[in-house]
Amino acid sequence: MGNKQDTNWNYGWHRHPNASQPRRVEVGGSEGWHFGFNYTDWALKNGPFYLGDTLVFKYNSTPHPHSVYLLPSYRSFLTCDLRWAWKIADVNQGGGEGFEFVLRWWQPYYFACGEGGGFHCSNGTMKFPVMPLIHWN
Ligand SMILES: [Cu+2]
Repeated sequence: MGNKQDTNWNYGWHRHPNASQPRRVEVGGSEGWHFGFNYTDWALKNGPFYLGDTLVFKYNSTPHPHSVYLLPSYRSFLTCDLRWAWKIADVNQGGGEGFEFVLRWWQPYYFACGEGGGFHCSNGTMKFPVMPLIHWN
């Protein structure tokens, strides 16, 4: 379905051969990606996440569409300000095996649903931060 990021990227360079294998984590677990679930709490309980890990967002576009955006800053994350947000998955990309996002860079990621003009993010708590760690061993 074209849900995945390009898979040609070799992200193995930062991993020691003996480091633990990357994880594939479904966001929200069996809850998936939906309105009203506390994803910040989920992320705290299910982290830490490491470079090379894959987050999988599963959601249906009916009855209520969802999406996945990256917010550019902690401030925009706090306020659910979508003006400078980057849409990484539209309302149709959460079906099937879900939308897969690889944590490639050592940077904070601020994920949010972009639907309802920020309402899903603010009132639906469909947002969470991730700061991937590096395997040093
Ligand atoms: Cu939503």
